Amino acid sequence: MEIEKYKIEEHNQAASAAHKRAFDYISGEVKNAQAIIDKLAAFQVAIPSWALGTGGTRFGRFPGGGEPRSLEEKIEDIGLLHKLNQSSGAISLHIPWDIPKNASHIKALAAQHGIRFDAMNSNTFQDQPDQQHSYKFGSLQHVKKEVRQQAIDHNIEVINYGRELGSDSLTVWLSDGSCFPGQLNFRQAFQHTLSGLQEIYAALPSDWKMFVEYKAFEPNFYSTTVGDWGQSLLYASKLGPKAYTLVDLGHHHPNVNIEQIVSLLLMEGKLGGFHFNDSKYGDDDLTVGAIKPYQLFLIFNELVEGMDARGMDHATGLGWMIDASHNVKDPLEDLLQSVEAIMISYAQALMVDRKKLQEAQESNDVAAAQEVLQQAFRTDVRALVAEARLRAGGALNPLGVYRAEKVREHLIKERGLKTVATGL
Ligand code: PSV
Ligand code: MN
Ligand code: MN
Repeated sequence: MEIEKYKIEEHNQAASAAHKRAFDYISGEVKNAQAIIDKLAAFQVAIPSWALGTGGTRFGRFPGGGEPRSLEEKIEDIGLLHKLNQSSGAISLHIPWDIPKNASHIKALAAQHGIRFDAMNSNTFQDQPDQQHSYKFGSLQHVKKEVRQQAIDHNIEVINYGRELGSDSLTVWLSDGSCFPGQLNFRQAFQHTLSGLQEIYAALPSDWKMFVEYKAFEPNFYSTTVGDWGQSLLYASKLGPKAYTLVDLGHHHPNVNIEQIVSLLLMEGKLGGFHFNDSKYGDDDLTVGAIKPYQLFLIFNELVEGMDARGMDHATGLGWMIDASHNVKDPLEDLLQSVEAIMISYAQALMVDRKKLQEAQESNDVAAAQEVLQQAFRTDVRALVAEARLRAGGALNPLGVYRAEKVREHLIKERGLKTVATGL
C-alpha cells in the first residue's frame, strides 16, 4: 500500500482555503511564527515497531486486521505515517521481536521511506522458546550468575544488531523487581544490576548512548529494581557519560510532577530519551495528549527551557519516541494523533514568553506566571503545525487523508484480516 504524492496534494488543495484563513490568523498572533515552523519541521518522533499492531491487555486482544506481519511491513507502515506527517522519520526496534535477518536489505528499505533507526530495545522481561534460563525472578538482578550472563549477552547482541542498522543507542528497560516483601535483597539486586549494566556499557560503540528506563511498578508490584528517576540516575551516573535516564510518561505514580523531573535531569545533563504516551492510572499507554494535555505542555515547556539553557538542539539532543499502543483504535490512526499532540505541545512551548515568565518569577508574581503559560497553552496552534507539515511535503490533515484513502481497508486486503504483529 502506498499513498501517491499527488493524492496528498489533491487533499491539500481541497483544504487550502480553510487552512490559509487559520494560518493567516495565527501567524499574525504569534511573534516568532517562522522560527516555530522551522523547528517543527526539524522535529522527528520515532515510532516503536510494537505500536503498529493492536496492543492487548492481559485480559484479551482484539486485532483490527491488516497488521504488519514482518519487519519489512512495519517499516512500510511507518513509511505511510511519515509520508502523511513528515514527522515520523525513525523506527525503534525491539529484539527479539524484530530480528533483522538481512540488515542491509532492511536498512535500504528504511532509507527508501526516509526512516532511520532510533534506539534499539532489549527484552529480558519475557522468556523466549529457545532460551536456556528463565527470567521469572529477574534478569540482571538475578541471584544466579548464569541468568545474569544470559541477559548481558542478549543486550550485547542487541547492540550488534543496532550497529548493522546504523542505530546509535540502546534502551534498557528491566522488569526486574519483586512481588512480595522479603523476596529480594534490595542492595544485592541493585549491585548485580549495576555490574550487568557496566558490562553492557563496556560493549557500547564509542558514539553510542545507553538509556536506562525506569518504571514505578508492573509487572512487579512490591519493588522495581529501576523504579524511579532517582534510581535510574544513580545507575546512569555510576555507569558514565554515555549513560542517561529515559523518561516514559506512564512510568510514574499518579500526580508525580514529571516536568520537574525533566527539568532537573536536563540540568544534570542526564536526560537522554523520552517515551511519550498518556495515562489515567499507570502505564496505560494511551494516545499522547488524550488525557492530560496541560501536563504534556508543561513538560514540553521544561524541555524547551532546559535544552535552550544547555544549548542543545531540540531535534537531535534527546531520543524522542512514542511508546503507546492499546486495544480499541486503529494503531496507525492512534500514532497520527499522538504525533499531532506532540507537535502541538512543542509549538505551544516554543511560544512561551520566556522573558515575561522570568520577570514574573523574579517578582513572585504568581498570577502573571500562570497567565504567561496559559496564554501559550490556550492558543490554537494547529494551523502552525499543519503549515510546517505542508512545507515539508506532508498532508494538511494526515488523519483525514488516511481515512479518505481507506488505508486500513487496503492493508487488510493486502495482508488479511487475521494478522498479528509481534510485540506485546
Ligand atoms: C515498559 O512498560 C515499556 O515502556 C518499555 O519501554 C518497553 O520496552 C516497552 O514498554 C515494551 O512494550
Ligand atoms: Mn517505555
Ligand atoms: Mn511502559
